[in-house]
Amino acid sequence: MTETVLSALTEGVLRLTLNRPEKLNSFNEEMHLALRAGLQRAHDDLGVRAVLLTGSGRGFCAGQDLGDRDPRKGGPAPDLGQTLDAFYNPTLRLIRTLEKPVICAVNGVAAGAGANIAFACDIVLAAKSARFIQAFSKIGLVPDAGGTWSLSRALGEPRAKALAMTAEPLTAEKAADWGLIWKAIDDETLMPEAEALAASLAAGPTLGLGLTKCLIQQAATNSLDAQLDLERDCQRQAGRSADYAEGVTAFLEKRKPEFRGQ
Ligand code: T3D
Repeated sequence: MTETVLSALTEGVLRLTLNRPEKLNSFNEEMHLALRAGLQRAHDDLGVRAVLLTGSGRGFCAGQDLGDRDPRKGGPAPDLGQTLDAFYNPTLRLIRTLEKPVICAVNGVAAGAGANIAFACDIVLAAKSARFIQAFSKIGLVPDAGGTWSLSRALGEPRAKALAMTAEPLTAEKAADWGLIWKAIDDETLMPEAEALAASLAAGPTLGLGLTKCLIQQAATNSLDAQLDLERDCQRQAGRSADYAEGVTAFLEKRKPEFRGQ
Protein backbone atom coordinates (compact mmCIF):
# COMPACT_ATOMS: atom_id res chain seq x y z
CA MET A 1 0.00 0.00 0.00
CA THR A 2 1.28 3.51 -0.82
CA GLU A 3 2.38 5.52 2.19
CA THR A 4 0.30 8.68 2.63
CA VAL A 5 3.24 10.54 4.18
CA LEU A 6 6.79 9.81 3.08
CA SER A 7 9.28 10.25 5.87
CA ALA A 8 13.08 10.46 5.57
CA LEU A 9 15.70 11.60 8.06
CA THR A 10 18.92 12.95 6.54
CA GLU A 11 21.58 14.72 8.58
CA GLY A 12 19.13 16.05 11.13
CA VAL A 13 16.39 17.05 8.64
CA LEU A 14 13.18 15.05 8.88
CA ARG A 15 11.48 15.43 5.53
CA LEU A 16 7.74 14.75 5.59
CA THR A 17 6.07 14.59 2.17
CA LEU A 18 2.27 14.52 1.94
CA ASN A 19 1.69 11.77 -0.56
CA ARG A 20 -1.79 11.49 -2.06
CA PRO A 21 -0.95 13.34 -5.28
CA GLU A 22 -4.02 12.12 -7.20
CA LYS A 23 -6.17 13.98 -4.61
CA LEU A 24 -3.82 16.95 -4.39
CA ASN A 25 -2.63 15.53 -1.04
CA SER A 26 -5.98 16.18 0.64
CA PHE A 27 -6.37 14.68 4.10
CA ASN A 28 -7.97 11.36 4.83
CA GLU A 29 -7.70 9.80 8.27
CA GLU A 30 -4.68 7.74 7.32
CA MET A 31 -2.74 10.78 6.15
CA HIS A 32 -3.69 12.68 9.29
CA LEU A 33 -2.33 9.91 11.49
CA ALA A 34 0.82 9.51 9.41
CA LEU A 35 1.59 13.24 9.53
CA ARG A 36 0.96 13.28 13.24
CA ALA A 37 3.30 10.32 13.75
CA GLY A 38 6.01 12.12 11.76
CA LEU A 39 5.63 15.28 13.82
CA GLN A 40 5.61 13.28 17.04
CA ARG A 41 8.86 11.66 15.96
CA ALA A 42 10.29 15.15 15.43
CA HIS A 43 9.39 15.94 19.04
CA ASP A 44 10.81 12.72 20.48
CA ASP A 45 13.91 12.00 18.40
CA LEU A 46 17.02 14.01 19.36
CA GLY A 47 18.44 13.17 15.94
CA VAL A 48 15.77 15.37 14.33
CA ARG A 49 16.92 19.00 14.38
CA ALA A 50 14.62 20.48 11.69
CA VAL A 51 11.52 19.41 9.78
CA LEU A 52 10.87 20.00 6.08
CA LEU A 53 7.20 19.62 5.11
CA THR A 54 6.19 19.43 1.45
CA GLY A 55 3.82 17.68 -0.92
CA SER A 56 4.25 15.23 -3.77
CA GLY A 57 2.96 15.88 -7.28
CA ARG A 58 1.58 19.20 -8.47
CA GLY A 59 -0.14 20.26 -5.24
CA PHE A 60 0.90 20.90 -1.66
CA CYS A 61 -2.40 20.03 0.04
CA ALA A 62 -6.08 20.63 -0.80
CA GLY A 63 -7.31 20.38 2.80
CA GLN A 64 -9.91 17.84 3.80
CA ASP A 65 -10.66 15.02 1.35
CA LEU A 66 -14.23 15.95 0.48
CA GLY A 67 -14.85 12.47 -0.87
CA ASP A 68 -14.94 11.40 2.79
CA ARG A 69 -17.66 13.97 3.50
CA ASP A 70 -20.07 13.11 0.69
CA PRO A 71 -23.60 14.07 1.88
CA ARG A 72 -25.10 11.96 -0.91
CA LYS A 73 -24.10 8.87 1.03
CA GLY A 74 -26.84 9.78 3.54
CA GLY A 75 -26.80 9.59 7.33
CA PRO A 76 -26.54 12.40 9.86
CA ALA A 77 -24.39 15.48 9.24
CA PRO A 78 -20.81 14.86 10.37
CA ASP A 79 -19.57 16.46 13.58
CA LEU A 80 -16.77 18.56 12.12
CA GLY A 81 -15.92 19.94 15.57
CA GLN A 82 -15.06 16.40 16.51
CA THR A 83 -12.85 15.92 13.43
CA LEU A 84 -10.98 19.14 14.21
CA ASP A 85 -10.43 17.94 17.77
CA ALA A 86 -9.36 14.50 16.63
CA PHE A 87 -7.24 15.36 13.59
CA TYR A 88 -6.41 18.94 12.58
CA ASN A 89 -5.92 20.55 15.98
CA PRO A 90 -3.38 18.02 17.33
CA THR A 91 -1.33 18.48 14.15
CA LEU A 92 -1.36 22.26 14.47
CA ARG A 93 -0.33 22.01 18.10
CA LEU A 94 2.51 19.62 17.28
CA ILE A 95 3.88 22.08 14.70
CA ARG A 96 3.62 25.10 16.96
CA THR A 97 5.03 23.43 20.08
CA LEU A 98 7.93 21.66 18.36
CA GLU A 99 11.05 23.34 19.72
CA LYS A 100 12.82 22.89 16.39
CA PRO A 101 12.38 24.76 13.10
CA VAL A 102 9.63 23.59 10.76
CA ILE A 103 10.19 24.65 7.16
CA CYS A 104 7.35 24.33 4.68
CA ALA A 105 8.06 24.07 0.95
CA VAL A 106 4.73 24.78 -0.73
CA ASN A 107 5.22 23.08 -4.08
CA GLY A 108 1.79 23.84 -5.55
CA VAL A 109 -1.77 24.75 -4.64
CA ALA A 110 -2.52 24.92 -0.91
CA ALA A 111 -6.24 25.07 -0.18
CA GLY A 112 -8.42 24.97 2.94
CA ALA A 113 -6.65 23.40 5.89
CA GLY A 114 -3.72 22.74 3.53
CA ALA A 115 -3.01 26.48 3.30
CA ASN A 116 -3.41 26.97 7.02
CA ILE A 117 -1.09 24.10 7.96
CA ALA A 118 1.54 25.78 5.78
CA PHE A 119 0.96 29.11 7.56
CA ALA A 120 1.49 27.40 10.93
CA CYS A 121 5.03 26.41 9.97
CA ASP A 122 7.99 28.55 11.01
CA ILE A 123 9.47 29.42 7.63
CA VAL A 124 7.35 29.05 4.51
CA LEU A 125 8.85 28.99 1.03
CA ALA A 126 6.49 28.65 -1.93
CA ALA A 127 6.93 27.95 -5.61
CA LYS A 128 5.93 30.97 -7.68
CA SER A 129 3.24 28.84 -9.33
CA ALA A 130 1.65 27.98 -5.96
CA ARG A 131 -1.59 29.57 -4.80
CA PHE A 132 -3.13 29.79 -1.33
CA ILE A 133 -6.90 29.44 -1.19
CA GLN A 134 -9.19 29.79 1.83
CA ALA A 135 -11.57 27.39 0.09
CA PHE A 136 -13.86 27.01 3.11
CA SER A 137 -16.43 29.66 2.14
CA LYS A 138 -17.01 27.86 -1.17
CA ILE A 139 -18.48 24.92 0.74
CA GLY A 140 -20.17 26.74 3.62
CA LEU A 141 -17.45 26.24 6.23
CA VAL A 142 -15.28 28.56 8.28
CA PRO A 143 -11.48 28.66 8.07
CA ASP A 144 -9.88 26.14 10.43
CA ALA A 145 -6.46 24.65 11.17
CA GLY A 146 -5.55 27.98 12.78
CA GLY A 147 -6.36 30.02 9.65
CA THR A 148 -8.35 32.76 11.36
CA TRP A 149 -5.48 33.10 13.84
CA SER A 150 -2.59 33.14 11.34
CA LEU A 151 -4.29 35.30 8.73
CA SER A 152 -5.50 37.96 11.12
CA ARG A 153 -2.12 38.13 12.87
CA ALA A 154 -0.05 38.28 9.71
CA LEU A 155 -2.37 40.42 7.59
CA GLY A 156 -4.80 42.25 9.88
CA GLU A 157 -8.58 42.00 9.71
CA PRO A 158 -9.25 43.60 6.31
CA ARG A 159 -7.16 41.19 4.27
CA ALA A 160 -7.92 38.19 6.49
CA LYS A 161 -11.66 38.72 6.13
CA ALA A 162 -11.51 39.30 2.39
CA LEU A 163 -9.40 36.19 1.75
CA ALA A 164 -11.65 34.07 3.96
CA MET A 165 -14.94 35.34 2.60
CA THR A 166 -14.07 35.44 -1.11
CA ALA A 167 -11.81 32.36 -1.29
CA GLU A 168 -9.85 34.34 -3.86
CA PRO A 169 -6.56 32.57 -4.67
CA LEU A 170 -3.52 34.38 -3.32
CA THR A 171 -0.38 33.98 -5.40
CA ALA A 172 2.86 32.99 -3.73
CA GLU A 173 4.44 36.31 -4.66
CA LYS A 174 1.61 38.31 -3.13
CA ALA A 175 1.67 36.12 -0.02
CA ALA A 176 5.37 36.96 0.32
CA ASP A 177 4.76 40.69 -0.35
CA TRP A 178 2.07 40.69 2.34
CA GLY A 179 4.32 38.97 4.88
CA LEU A 180 2.24 35.82 5.08
CA ILE A 181 5.13 33.62 3.96
CA TRP A 182 8.90 34.06 3.85
CA LYS A 183 9.66 33.79 0.11
CA ALA A 184 8.25 32.97 -3.32
CA ILE A 185 10.82 31.08 -5.35
CA ASP A 186 11.13 29.91 -8.96
CA ASP A 187 9.52 26.48 -9.18
CA GLU A 188 12.68 24.67 -10.21
CA THR A 189 14.73 26.08 -7.32
CA LEU A 190 12.11 25.64 -4.57
CA MET A 191 13.26 22.24 -3.34
CA PRO A 192 17.03 22.86 -3.51
CA GLU A 193 16.55 26.12 -1.65
CA ALA A 194 14.23 24.58 0.96
CA GLU A 195 16.61 21.65 1.46
CA ALA A 196 19.59 23.99 1.89
CA LEU A 197 17.68 26.08 4.43
CA ALA A 198 16.55 22.99 6.35
CA ALA A 199 20.10 21.58 6.34
CA SER A 200 21.55 24.84 7.59
CA LEU A 201 18.98 25.09 10.40
CA ALA A 202 19.51 21.42 11.31
CA ALA A 203 23.21 22.19 11.71
CA GLY A 204 22.36 25.18 13.93
CA PRO A 205 22.07 25.66 17.70
CA THR A 206 18.83 23.69 18.12
CA LEU A 207 18.12 24.76 21.69
CA GLY A 208 18.55 28.45 20.84
CA LEU A 209 16.44 28.13 17.70
CA GLY A 210 13.69 26.35 19.62
CA LEU A 211 13.70 29.01 22.33
CA THR A 212 13.60 31.73 19.66
CA LYS A 213 10.51 30.12 18.14
CA CYS A 214 8.78 29.99 21.54
CA LEU A 215 9.67 33.61 22.28
CA ILE A 216 8.32 34.96 19.02
CA GLN A 217 5.12 32.95 19.39
CA GLN A 218 4.61 34.15 22.98
CA ALA A 219 5.21 37.77 21.96
CA ALA A 220 1.82 37.87 20.25
CA THR A 221 0.01 37.66 23.57
CA ASN A 222 2.56 38.86 26.15
CA SER A 223 2.98 42.38 27.48
CA LEU A 224 6.43 43.91 26.94
CA ASP A 225 7.17 43.36 30.62
CA ALA A 226 6.28 39.69 30.45
CA GLN A 227 8.24 39.30 27.24
CA LEU A 228 11.35 40.92 28.73
CA ASP A 229 11.19 38.45 31.60
CA LEU A 230 10.74 35.56 29.21
CA GLU A 231 13.71 36.70 27.10
CA ARG A 232 15.79 36.80 30.27
CA ASP A 233 14.77 33.26 31.21
CA CYS A 234 15.37 31.89 27.72
CA GLN A 235 18.71 33.68 27.41
CA ARG A 236 19.76 32.19 30.72
CA GLN A 237 18.95 28.74 29.37
CA ALA A 238 20.66 29.39 26.01
CA GLY A 239 23.70 30.81 27.78
CA ARG A 240 24.19 27.50 29.59
CA SER A 241 24.14 25.45 26.38
CA ALA A 242 27.16 23.76 24.86
CA ASP A 243 26.23 25.35 21.53
CA TYR A 244 26.59 28.84 22.98
CA ALA A 245 30.06 27.99 24.29
CA GLU A 246 30.94 26.56 20.89
CA GLY A 247 29.53 29.61 19.05
CA VAL A 248 31.60 32.06 21.06
CA THR A 249 34.72 29.88 20.93
CA ALA A 250 34.40 29.51 17.16
CA PHE A 251 33.99 33.28 16.77
CA LEU A 252 37.11 33.94 18.82
CA GLU A 253 39.06 31.28 16.92
CA LYS A 254 37.80 32.68 13.59
CA ARG A 255 36.35 29.34 12.47
CA LYS A 256 32.92 27.92 11.62
CA PRO A 257 31.02 26.68 14.71
CA GLU A 258 30.16 23.02 15.02
CA PHE A 259 26.84 23.03 16.81
CA ARG A 260 25.59 19.75 18.23
CA GLY A 261 22.08 20.82 19.15
CA GLN A 262 22.84 20.73 22.89
O1 T3D B 1 -14.21 17.95 7.21
C1 T3D B 1 -13.58 18.27 8.21
O2 T3D B 1 -12.99 17.43 8.91
C2 T3D B 1 -13.49 19.72 8.59
C3 T3D B 1 -12.22 20.29 8.13
C4 T3D B 1 -12.11 20.89 6.94
C5 T3D B 1 -10.82 21.37 6.45
C6 T3D B 1 -10.83 21.78 5.01
O3 T3D B 1 -9.77 21.80 4.43
S1 T3D B 1 -12.29 22.18 4.23
C7 T3D B 1 -11.75 22.64 2.60
C8 T3D B 1 -11.60 21.42 1.71
N1 T3D B 1 -10.89 21.72 0.50
C9 T3D B 1 -11.47 22.32 -0.55
O4 T3D B 1 -12.60 22.73 -0.51
C10 T3D B 1 -10.62 22.44 -1.79
C11 T3D B 1 -11.22 21.57 -2.90
N2 T3D B 1 -10.37 21.60 -4.06
C12 T3D B 1 -10.37 22.61 -4.92
O5 T3D B 1 -11.05 23.62 -4.78
C13 T3D B 1 -9.49 22.46 -6.13
O6 T3D B 1 -9.20 21.11 -6.32
C14 T3D B 1 -8.16 23.25 -6.02
C15 T3D B 1 -8.44 24.74 -6.10
C16 T3D B 1 -7.43 22.92 -4.72
C17 T3D B 1 -7.23 22.85 -7.18
O7 T3D B 1 -7.93 23.00 -8.40
P1 T3D B 1 -7.32 22.36 -9.73
O8 T3D B 1 -8.23 22.78 -10.84
O9 T3D B 1 -5.89 22.69 -9.82
O10 T3D B 1 -7.41 20.77 -9.51
P2 T3D B 1 -8.72 19.85 -9.55
O11 T3D B 1 -8.93 19.34 -10.92
O12 T3D B 1 -9.86 20.51 -8.88
O13 T3D B 1 -8.26 18.65 -8.58
C18 T3D B 1 -7.41 17.61 -9.05
C19 T3D B 1 -7.93 16.30 -8.47
O14 T3D B 1 -7.83 16.39 -7.05
C20 T3D B 1 -9.40 16.10 -8.79
O15 T3D B 1 -9.63 14.71 -8.89
P3 T3D B 1 -9.95 14.05 -10.32
O16 T3D B 1 -11.14 14.76 -10.89
O17 T3D B 1 -8.70 14.29 -11.15
O18 T3D B 1 -10.18 12.61 -10.01
C21 T3D B 1 -10.08 16.62 -7.54
O19 T3D B 1 -11.36 16.06 -7.33
C22 T3D B 1 -9.11 16.16 -6.48
N3 T3D B 1 -9.24 17.01 -5.27
C23 T3D B 1 -8.82 18.27 -5.13
N4 T3D B 1 -9.13 18.70 -3.92
C24 T3D B 1 -9.76 17.68 -3.28
C25 T3D B 1 -9.84 16.59 -4.16
N5 T3D B 1 -10.42 15.45 -3.82
C26 T3D B 1 -10.95 15.37 -2.58
N6 T3D B 1 -10.91 16.38 -1.69
C27 T3D B 1 -10.32 17.54 -2.00
N7 T3D B 1 -10.24 18.53 -1.08
